[in-house]
Amino acid sequence: MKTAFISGISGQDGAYLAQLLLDKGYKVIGGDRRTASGSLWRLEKLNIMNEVEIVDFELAEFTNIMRILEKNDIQEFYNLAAQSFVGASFEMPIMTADITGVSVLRILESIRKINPKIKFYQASTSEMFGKVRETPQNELTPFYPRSPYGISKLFAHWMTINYRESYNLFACSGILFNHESPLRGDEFVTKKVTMGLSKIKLGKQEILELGNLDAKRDWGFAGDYVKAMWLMLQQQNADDYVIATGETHSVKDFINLTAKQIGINLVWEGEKEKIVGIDKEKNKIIIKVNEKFYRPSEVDFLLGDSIKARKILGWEPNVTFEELVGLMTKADYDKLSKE
Ligand code: NAP
Ligand code: F7E
Repeated sequence: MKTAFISGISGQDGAYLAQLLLDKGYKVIGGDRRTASGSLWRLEKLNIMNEVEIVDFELAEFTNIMRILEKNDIQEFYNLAAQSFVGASFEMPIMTADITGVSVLRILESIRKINPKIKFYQASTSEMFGKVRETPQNELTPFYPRSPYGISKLFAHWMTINYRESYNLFACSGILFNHESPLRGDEFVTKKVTMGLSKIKLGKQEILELGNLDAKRDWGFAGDYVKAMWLMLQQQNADDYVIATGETHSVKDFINLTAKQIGINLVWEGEKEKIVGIDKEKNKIIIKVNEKFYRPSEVDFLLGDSIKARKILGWEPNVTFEELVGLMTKADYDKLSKE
């Protein structure tokens, strides 16, 4: 039986990856920084709470990381923990640089010192492409991050490559484009939309305020993406892979599809920051732009090319964009209608 350690077990990807590894017969140890706070609701949702061993884990604390590696015979280490919200990284750039960036060096150094045989997965991101230099983006596309988050992840990405090349660690970096699910955090735009429109439909909220509706993202399903993480660590050689669907949609497209699936007849009036979304049946404004959700510098467009992963890992996404919106909308609407 292999043992895997997942940092960020309380997050969206942590929960889906734990479920996948348990299904494959792994012993799963999950790192959580607030073990007493009830932050593990996602594991409960997936009914795997009692199957995962939870240990205290804080990215800022080198000794904590060292101790976990000393105490446990770990074969695979998936580093999913991070300050992962791009918006917050502008408010907290130093904390983000330390947690999302420098901490990866703490982990790599611990692995090198304590057990260099451990296979390491780093959660890199399409945010490193930022102001894109070419379309679609693949493993050879130059990086141009646009936020303290993207820059911190780029540091971690290069450190992962550097430890692979300098010390021969089996260290992989998955450059994952946006992936969502019913377990997505409430601050991200997809969840804000499916939750917000569900509440509006049920008469529990009047209006949904959002930022830049023209941003385009390559959105996939988190359950599909964690399979790619595992596949990367099962290869003969460690390498880096882009994971994406190869389709891009605007925030407005996401809203339109959610409204359609939930039965709101939505029409748009105005442009840019003056644009409003109107419930045609009720003749009422239900969506507005609030500039407080704009970012100081935006990533306008992302579209991934995952041909390398498809060829070498045999990975492909199963859930379509329409199905993803459906999954998220149904989960939020059903939950809210019972409250
Ligand atoms: P998430 O839901 O925000 O989960 C982040 C996890 O990191 C949470 O478990 C969080 O714990 C933990 N964490 C934060 N600060 C920590 C600290 N100081 N010490 C220990 N743990 C800490 O993110 P996700 O969507 O699952 O994404 C997983 C990883 O992939 C992240 O590194 C993210 O940056 C990266 N990524 C995500 C996407 C995406 O579209 N989802 C795409 C590319 C890359 P708490 O619950 O205590 O806050
Ligand atoms: O924003 C726009 C916003 O916060 C998507 C993280 O998982 O994926 C995620 O980062 C777009 C942006 O995700 C609102 O300006 C409009 O253009 O859902 P998001 P993100 O910034 O793409 C990458 C790959 C990661 O690695 C990250 O960890 O939507 N947008 N209005 C809004 N965004 C938010 N959050 N809230 C709004 O009201």
